[in-house]
Amino acid sequence: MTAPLRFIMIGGFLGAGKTTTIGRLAATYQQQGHKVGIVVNDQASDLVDTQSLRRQGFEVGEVAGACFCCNFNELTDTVAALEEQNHPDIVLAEPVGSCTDLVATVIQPLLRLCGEQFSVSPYGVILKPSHGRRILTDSEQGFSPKAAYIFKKQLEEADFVMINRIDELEADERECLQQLLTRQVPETPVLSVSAKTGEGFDAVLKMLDQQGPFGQKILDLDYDLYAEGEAELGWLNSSLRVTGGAPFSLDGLLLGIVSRLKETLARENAETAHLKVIGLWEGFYGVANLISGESPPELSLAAGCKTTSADVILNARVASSPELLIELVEQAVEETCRSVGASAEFVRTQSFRPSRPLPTHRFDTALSEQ
Ligand SMILES: Nc1nc2c(ncn2[C@@H]2O[C@H](COP(=O)(O)OP(=O)(O)O)[C@@H](O)[C@H]2O)c(=O)[nH]1
Ligand SMILES: [Mg+2]
Repeated sequence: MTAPLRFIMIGGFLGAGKTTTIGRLAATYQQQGHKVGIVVNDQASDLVDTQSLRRQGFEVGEVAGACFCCNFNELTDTVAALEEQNHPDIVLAEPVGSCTDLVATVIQPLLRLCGEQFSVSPYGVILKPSHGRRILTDSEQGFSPKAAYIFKKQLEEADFVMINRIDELEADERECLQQLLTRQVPETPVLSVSAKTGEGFDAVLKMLDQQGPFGQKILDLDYDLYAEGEAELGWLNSSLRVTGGAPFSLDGLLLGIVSRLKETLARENAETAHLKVIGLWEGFYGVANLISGESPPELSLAAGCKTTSADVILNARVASSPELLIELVEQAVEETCRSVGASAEFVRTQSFRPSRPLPTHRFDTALSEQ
């Protein structure tokens, strides 16, 4: 009999740092001699995360079109395809950032329906400090109560929580978040990490190595509120091709698009949950992000090249109508391209509000792993 495949899912709200964490964990496990596969997930195709992780050299499968919970069979099929191609002994999975109830709809089904095949690690959820502070102090500024409901439910079902971005936090800010979490989820271990620098990851690896009654916290969840919270977000995935008469900086283009969008979204009072854009040209790639209306746009991975053409993928999750989002994205892309002497041709754009989650399976009682 073959050894079970280790399944590690890392959750957390949009822009919390899931992809960065998964990239770091994957690199660490590979250095330890493991073979790693990654599965990313989105409601539509053209994912920045897939391209970014593939360019970092990882084997990435994608469940695109519905979240893991609503397309459970595609999750297991995608894992099976990775197994066939690359024989991983560890699979890291990133669910959609606006999803919750993943214990009842993903972990429990894996344990109950494919128990021999998988060993499921403790479920970790990442917290973005800027959102955490606002929601857990109930100020909820710029954050709707329904989105806050999803965020809190994500924390409630976690086996452990990671406060991310500690490279940016003062000691008293870490302490304050720790206290807010102790109040919100008193029984849950909290780790402090930086997915960017790797600080705190030894404790994450140790936590993930634990075996025991994990993935058992089944939520009491109001699916109406959850669906309404998700549907407040406008979702947009676009792929486009940019061509210039003279070489332009790829990083400048990506940052320019994100910066322009930040400005116009703020003008429309549309709260950004996460904006990300990747630019690809031959062996080069760069990624720019915006994780809230208050934070600065950031170049998370620099391409460091000049080019006359690039393929660009843009993913936006913003509290606005899909129609407005399309309009603002097209405008930001066109203006930025013009400013660097280039023009953009949109290949495909999908924009919508997420539809009501209809899980393939939902177990409302827990079955322990042993
Ligand atoms: N400063 C800092 N930035 C981070 C950290 N982790 C992630 N980020 C940045 O936060 C943004 C969103 O991260 P990402 O991993 O894409 O979040 P996801 O939406 O949860 O997958 C990116 O710009 C990352 O570079 C961290 O520990 N420190
Ligand atoms: Mg991600």
